[in-house]
Amino acid sequence: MADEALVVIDLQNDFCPGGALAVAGGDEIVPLVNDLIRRTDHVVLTQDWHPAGHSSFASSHPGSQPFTTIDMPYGQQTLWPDHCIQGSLGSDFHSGLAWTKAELVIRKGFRSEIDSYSAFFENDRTTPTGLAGYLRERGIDRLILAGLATDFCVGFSALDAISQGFKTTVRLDACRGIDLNGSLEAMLHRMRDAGVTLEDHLSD
Ligand code: VGL
Ligand code: ZN
Repeated sequence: MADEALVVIDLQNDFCPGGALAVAGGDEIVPLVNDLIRRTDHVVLTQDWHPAGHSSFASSHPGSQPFTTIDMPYGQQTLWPDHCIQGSLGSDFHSGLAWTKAELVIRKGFRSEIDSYSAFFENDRTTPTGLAGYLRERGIDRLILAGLATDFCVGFSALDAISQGFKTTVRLDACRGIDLNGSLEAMLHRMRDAGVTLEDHLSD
């Protein structure tokens, strides 16, 4: 439908098995996402895209370990292994992803001093990526989200999509989560409470 877009979140090598920040089963969703791409008129991709030495990397904070949190000027930030470094193989889309139909690629996390989980706003929750304006100008008001990771980039994108006035569905069967200290369950609750439609098409 013309007023609907599929937003595929961060389906990149580093988030798939063998990658620097591998999400369990991350590669399993590729066929489902490709099917969604085939069936949707408008496709947007996001690409996690960090400069080397990014402030979300544990390696940038001597003495810190990945998967712990630190306080940043904009709030709490989880520290990650180095991942999705601009132009690296790990930052490439999964080789099986049928990405050529995409009309737009939103790159995020490209500022050294701030991370960006959401496709709409960076982690200070105020710096826009431009995606909301792009979609509005295109007359798109309904979004389907799929990709990695359910409890971080997909989840925050869905919450922001709702706050920006888009009718938003997350295809949980075409997502996989990191699940750090209960983050998956917590994000599912937050999305449900915010009015995100959560769909699981396991039998499709
Ligand atoms: C993501 C952690 C760090 C994601 C990106 O795509 O969910 N998670 N960078
Ligand atoms: Zn990242």
